Amino acid sequence: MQKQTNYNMTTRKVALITGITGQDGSYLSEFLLEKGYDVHGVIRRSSVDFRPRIAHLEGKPHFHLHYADLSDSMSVLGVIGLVRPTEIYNLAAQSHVQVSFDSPEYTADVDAVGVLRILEAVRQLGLTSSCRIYQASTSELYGKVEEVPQNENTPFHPYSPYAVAKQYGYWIVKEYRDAYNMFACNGILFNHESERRGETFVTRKITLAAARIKQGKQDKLYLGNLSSRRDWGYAKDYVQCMWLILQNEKPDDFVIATGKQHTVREFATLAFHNVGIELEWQGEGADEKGIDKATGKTLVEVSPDFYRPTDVVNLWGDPTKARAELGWNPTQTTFEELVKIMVDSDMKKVAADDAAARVRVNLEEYLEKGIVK
Ligand code: NAP
Ligand code: G4F
Repeated sequence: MQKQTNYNMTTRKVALITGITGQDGSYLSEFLLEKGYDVHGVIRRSSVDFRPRIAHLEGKPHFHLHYADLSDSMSVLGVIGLVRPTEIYNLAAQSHVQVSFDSPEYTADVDAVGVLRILEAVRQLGLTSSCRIYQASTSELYGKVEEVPQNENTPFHPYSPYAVAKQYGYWIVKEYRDAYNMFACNGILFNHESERRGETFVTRKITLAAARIKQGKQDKLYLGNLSSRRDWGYAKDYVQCMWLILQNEKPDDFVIATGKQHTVREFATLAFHNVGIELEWQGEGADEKGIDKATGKTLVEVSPDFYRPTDVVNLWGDPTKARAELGWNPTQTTFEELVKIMVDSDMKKVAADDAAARVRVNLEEYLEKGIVK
């Protein structure tokens, strides 16, 4: 996969995306290819050689993949030296907050020192004036929030190993910008979701469960803190903003958010509504339940297993600066549209999985009976 070609010999813009197999990496790849970029992505070796979010892009002429890992500085230096990108989008991270409590050291290595490895590679390769860098910072930096809504001047109070690691990433980007005059920027992105969101993040967990419950594949959904509030946007809209940040006249940091806030409970109510189930909430705290108004069946329960040692409960972003300086529209896709997009997609996915399972069962039966050989 990695061959010694000098990719950056043309006047085309050359983007290197770390985290290309993730939710944001896949949308950003599509966006940049559409804009005429050569897109290079960093992948990690996996025992399963299938990358569902970018499978449709593999084999396209301006789309290239390279093995590297943010925990391995030599590989980072190698891929940046090979590609000589004009823009780097550092999206790679151990991105799950709950998992960062289980793997704090790994999270720090990748989400904190990984950022340094990229900046330092760019500097050592002499690319500081030719390569712009986007760092995937996060609203988790506001953590145990000190004001609402949060903007670029709101003090940080990181409240998980993930957020503490990301805080290092945020500051080292600013440091390299000042110390070495690098065009390095932080996008402080609030939660953004999509039909490609990982299945253990709360929104996707809910939309998938609503679809499965509707189609009789699951009895109940267990969630943690239902009162937690997030500013949820659509990932496809947010990748545009990553690009706009790097096209700006000067390097700077931006809050990217919708400016609207909802609870996990509201997300679940709307997701179930979209599959035709109206939920009624009864009880409080760990005893709260979401009950199907039509049947009286309990469909959602709270499980303390999903409570976090410290939880961030009040994220609400103020995107005024991004709107004014980048011309970005924070409400291209509304909350209601986002939930519908995700539910519709999961309804189709569950039905398709079911159809595929039926084919498998039939095939097994036919093989057993000798009908097909
Ligand atoms: P995601 O779906 O979890 O994708 C994470 C990506 O990072 C995957 O491609 C993953 O590769 C890669 N990765 C993980 N560890 C790596 C390592 N050691 N070396 C190289 N690659 C590695 O995350 P996302 O939602 O697209 O988010 C993208 C970035 O934005 C992350 O940095 C996240 O922390 C940040 N962020 C996300 C949100 C949000 O709401 N989505 C908000 C603010 C900030 P594999 O596929 O091989 O695992
Ligand atoms: O969906 P979540 O796991 O996302 P979280 O923790 O906000 O992190 C995501 O957004 C960040 C931006 O703010 C990114 F930086 C980060 O990479 C990631 O993409 O949880 C959202 C909220 C939390 O308060 C959590 O406690 O939902 C609450 N929640 C309630 N029940 C649950 C569940 N979260 C999960 N994952 N699973 C539950 O069952």
